[in-house]
Amino acid sequence: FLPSLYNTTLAAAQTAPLAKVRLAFIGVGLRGRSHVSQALYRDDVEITAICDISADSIAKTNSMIEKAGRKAPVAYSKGDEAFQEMLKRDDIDGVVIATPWEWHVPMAVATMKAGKYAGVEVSATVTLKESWDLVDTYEKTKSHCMILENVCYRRDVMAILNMVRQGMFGEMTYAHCGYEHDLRNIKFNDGKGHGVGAEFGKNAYSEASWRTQHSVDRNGDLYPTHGLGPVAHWLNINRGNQFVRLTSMATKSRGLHKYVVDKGGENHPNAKVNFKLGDVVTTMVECANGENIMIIHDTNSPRPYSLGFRAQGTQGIWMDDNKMIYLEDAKGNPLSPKPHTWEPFATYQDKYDHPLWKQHAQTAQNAGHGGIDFFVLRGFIESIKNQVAPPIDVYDAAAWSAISPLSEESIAKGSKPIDIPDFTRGKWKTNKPIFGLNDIY
Ligand code: A2G
Repeated sequence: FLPSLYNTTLAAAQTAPLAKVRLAFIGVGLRGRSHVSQALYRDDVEITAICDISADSIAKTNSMIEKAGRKAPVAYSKGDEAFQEMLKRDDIDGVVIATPWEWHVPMAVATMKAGKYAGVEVSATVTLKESWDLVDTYEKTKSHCMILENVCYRRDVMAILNMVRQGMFGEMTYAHCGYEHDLRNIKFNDGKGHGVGAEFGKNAYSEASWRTQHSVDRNGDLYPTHGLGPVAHWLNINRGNQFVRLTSMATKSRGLHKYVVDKGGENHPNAKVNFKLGDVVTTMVECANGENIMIIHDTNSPRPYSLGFRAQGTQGIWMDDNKMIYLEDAKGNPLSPKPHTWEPFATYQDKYDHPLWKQHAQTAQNAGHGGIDFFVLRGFIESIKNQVAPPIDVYDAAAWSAISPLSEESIAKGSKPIDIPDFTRGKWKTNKPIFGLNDIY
């Protein structure tokens, strides 16, 4: 079966691959620099320009590049719009964008308009209009835009994708996912590092300087794509299937206020802030082919990390939190050894390991988040190198990210069902899957 499902060449490549891929980076904070470090492993990648409003981030990036024995990039740092100057250069093939969320779309749109590949961090968009802006710009310019959703490349979710494609779950009916990560010591700090203090805003460190404000202003699933990316691939969203509508519900908001009081006392100025974001936000999505997806956003409470994946179909279920699976065969005979009893997923992980992981596990190991950071940047670089469409595209960026504003709207209207726009404008009915089709990217 493998030769028919997975290729070892890129069928779509029309031209000889570029000898060098010239990358630029907008945003070289913690996340941007982790991409830079991956890019520096590759001899076929040259970093020609970097852009950040922080002199410290520019200096740290330059020193990484120098230590790797590479040529210094041209740095742009004069003001919020410095990236526009950078994009005028003609020695850039692709731009990695790792900036605060509200800058993703202006920067990705400008990058596409400049005729370069845009690789944009998650979530790609904040508003519905921004999702349409991305799609419209791609359709006008034909410059590609990839959402850099690293979790699509997690080894277990790719093995599940492989199993779904081989029919091991029968017909898929349900998926569960989320972003369940205690972010309290990231949302607040003392301006010097993580874990100390109850400050956020201008004078705080890293993400607390911008990300926390979204928890003040918005009540919805603020970060849906880590969970939805893999699920969208299992369910062929935008390619044979589509999100149709959602409904969301939020709990009361308690965790962030409590954290401020615990860390800074009742008289801390941030103890007066009214955080709009509910501690746990639950969203249900209905899909065109009859599946349901449940998405949890849970970032304000003490809890161990999980993305809470679950894949379920007419022949069985896999669950991330217990690393277990239970399956029947197509005729309803048990495949798992004991009826009604979980069996460990590990043997299936080995047997159904995705060809991409089999091919690159050794190289991926040192990269961030258990190797997935290696794969996501590789996907971006290889698509530029071969001048083909990326494996995760602008329609994915638009649809997955749009869950945020739509969940806000549903919650604001008392959990009212909200229609999810079809960003493919009907093309989902004939589009074919593009992700995880080979062992290259
Ligand atoms: O926490 C994790 O590393 C997240 N990534 C990342 O997106 C970001 O939210 C970070 C907090 O700074 C994953 O969960 C894969």
